[in-house]
Amino acid sequence: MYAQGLINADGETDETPAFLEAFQARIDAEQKIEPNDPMPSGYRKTLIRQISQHAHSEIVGMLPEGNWITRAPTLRRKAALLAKVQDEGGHGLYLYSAAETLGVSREEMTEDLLAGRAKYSSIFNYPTPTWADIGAIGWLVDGAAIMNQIPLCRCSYGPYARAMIRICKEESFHQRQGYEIMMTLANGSAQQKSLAQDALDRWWWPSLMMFGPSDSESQHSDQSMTWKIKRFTNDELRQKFVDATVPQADFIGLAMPDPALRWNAEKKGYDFGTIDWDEFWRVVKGGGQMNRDRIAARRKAWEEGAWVREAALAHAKKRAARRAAEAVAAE
Ligand code: BYC
Repeated sequence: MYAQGLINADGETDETPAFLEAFQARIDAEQKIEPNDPMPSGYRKTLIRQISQHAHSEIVGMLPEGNWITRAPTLRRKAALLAKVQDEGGHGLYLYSAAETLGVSREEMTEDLLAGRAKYSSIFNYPTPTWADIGAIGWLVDGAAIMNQIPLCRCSYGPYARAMIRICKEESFHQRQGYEIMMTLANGSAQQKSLAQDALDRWWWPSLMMFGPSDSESQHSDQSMTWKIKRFTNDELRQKFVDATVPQADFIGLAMPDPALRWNAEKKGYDFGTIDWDEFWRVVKGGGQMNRDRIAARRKAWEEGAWVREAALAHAKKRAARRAAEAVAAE
């Protein structure tokens, strides 16, 4: 039924109603879709968009924390931060590889990022002026990422789902290292506690924005849920994150910067204030404090790395030619 013959030379499928129905039946039966399987072009496009933006977020996400590697307060903190930032580079690589299985090249994805055609997470357009920001990023940003990414381990597209398993394990270590930094600061001097509170005040609302627009404004959620790319809506995940995180702030004696936050016994979750959606869209569209710097840093790395890519390609070509010559000689 899923013969390769259904995929045309241009990678498009014959999207007859019967084909779409059969594809949806596979999704509904929780079968994983693999790279060589026929798939609707919209499914492929959605995955390329989401996975590449996810990869860009990991790579751009190395920048705010990279800012503190040379200034971490102790050797232990420095080693942990260095490992965390390296993990993020690794996550970017698994995700770019997962996206490549859908027929897009690393060069195309990078060019889309640099030209502003592809997004990356809004959260990385905020600055990291103090050491406490490294704690807040680990605790809140990685905490939000885990909430969003655990369900992606069950995404219908096999390569993405499998990449997410390892990523989530590493994110869990990242979240703990951040929370431990915050706990140490919150239990320290009055000045240290106020650094931690200030970081929480600045990162809380942007962390809630990471989950994306509210369900009524989310243009892709319905289709992505039908295709089981997303398993929960943006608002559902945001609520789970608030419910998990408020007790963690209480435990270390920090106050959430939201006067409207209160326990709602009926819904068994917290009610919280209104997100500043104007700020969200401004940042997503490139108007954040750091957007320009982030893209400039990525452009510089891409341009300065050109000789490495060229050398690697030349080396691969030389090896292939040597192997071909050896095969001929052995005949
Ligand atoms: N920032 O219809 P919607 C990390 C865009 S990195 C920017 O709801 P969807 C880490 C959205 O792309 C974590 N843009 O979209 C790394 C869409 O625009 P396009 C990154 C956003 O895709 C280093 C439009 O708004 N995680 O953990 O159904 C250090 C409408 O939205 C944002 C992922 O990427 C945003 N916050 O849902 C520490 C997870 N939100 O594409 C930590 C994978 C929305 O039509 N991605 N937009 O131009 C997802 O789960 C989904 O793509 C989202 C959005 C929930 C983000």
